Amino acid sequence: MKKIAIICLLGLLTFNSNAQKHYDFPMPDYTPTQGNLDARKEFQDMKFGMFIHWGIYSVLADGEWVMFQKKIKADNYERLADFFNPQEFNAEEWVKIAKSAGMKYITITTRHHDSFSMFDTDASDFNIVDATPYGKDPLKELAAACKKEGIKLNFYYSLLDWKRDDYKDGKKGDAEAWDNYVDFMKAQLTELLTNYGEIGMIWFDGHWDQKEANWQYDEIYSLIHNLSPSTLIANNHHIQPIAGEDIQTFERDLPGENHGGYSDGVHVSQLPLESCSTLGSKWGYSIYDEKFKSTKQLIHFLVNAAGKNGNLLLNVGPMPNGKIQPEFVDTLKEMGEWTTKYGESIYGTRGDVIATQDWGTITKKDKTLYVHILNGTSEPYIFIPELKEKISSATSFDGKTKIKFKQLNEGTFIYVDTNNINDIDEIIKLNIK
Ligand code: FHN
Repeated sequence: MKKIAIICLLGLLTFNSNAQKHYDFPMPDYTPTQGNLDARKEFQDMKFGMFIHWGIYSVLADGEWVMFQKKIKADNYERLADFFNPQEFNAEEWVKIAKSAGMKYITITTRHHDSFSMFDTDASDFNIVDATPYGKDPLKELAAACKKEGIKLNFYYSLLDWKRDDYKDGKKGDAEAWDNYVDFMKAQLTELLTNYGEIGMIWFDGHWDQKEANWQYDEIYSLIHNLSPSTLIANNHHIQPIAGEDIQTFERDLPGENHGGYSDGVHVSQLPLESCSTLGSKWGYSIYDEKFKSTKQLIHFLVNAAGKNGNLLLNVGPMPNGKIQPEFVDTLKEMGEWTTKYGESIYGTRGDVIATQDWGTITKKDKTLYVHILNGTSEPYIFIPELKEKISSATSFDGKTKIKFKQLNEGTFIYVDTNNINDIDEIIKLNIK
């Protein structure tokens, strides 16, 4: 407990020491329960999850920001609900696609920035049960399918809202409207945490729309932790973690990197880490999108995330008929073939053994280091700098072939012909003395 308190305090110090970015949020007095700490560990062990962005925007097939980008007025956007009738939605099929890819959890959008609730809610009529011809709650089905298949279910929840007047007026400074909006969120979060069984995580997004607003995180986070202490809280706010949060997220980036442009000046904290990314370009379904990542790229992302002690949350944006597009299903199937064979080197491991190298990275579990050679080198060996662990033997992944190695103070040489290795990831096992 003490350690957690110190970590939170250090997080806050780093956070406040950034003179450029001074955010003054009320800090809830938060000591995670043992159940919460266990859930964090379980989360870290799972390593790979499916992100699902699904909403009425999928009807327009141009991503989840279409309302904003095409400047569609809120009243007109509402009409999309009339056209949303995902007759081919089958929760079990989604869960099986995730599970056979090797994914251990699903994080689905319950309400995105467009204000539409994809669940049965009394807090707004703009929801899938009341406003669409479909008239059913897909989250109920998903929760049942996840439970059946042993997959953890997490809920994405947008803080930002493009449609509600209380959000818009609150943003302009109307305190009463703002309180109303926060109460609305609290009512929905209560529904989400009471009507769908055990929920692994609430994943917030949209904070960045109003960096200086009083989001009343003290109340929101306390509500969640009181209702369900083991439910983890992540907030994709693109700043240092705030007390009360259990997970640190990175968008389109590995922990500590900022290629995606969302993590400027954000440091890696001691909390469990998660990187989210897309199979295509957008999060929501886009019929225009053909920039699909290859299976190899995605496996490298998964391996590199694990090497940096993080999880990968990989996104699909289902189509308006409720199906996941075939290109994604195919790639996930191939990822599943890889995770079935090599999952031992990912699940339950921890990273940060060494800094990422040009050739790849290392994951660790118990007395084994998994050396992931992702890129060939010009030498007949790979060099691991500053390895703390003393190595007794090295073998191929299947343990059948001994590999020559030399461990010196400055580092360890593993002799492999990197011109003749597995095209995706050559895994060498190092046994620790
Ligand atoms: O605006 C959203 C976006 O639509 C998507 O949900 C991603 C997922 O990380 N988050 C936001 C951008 O930071």
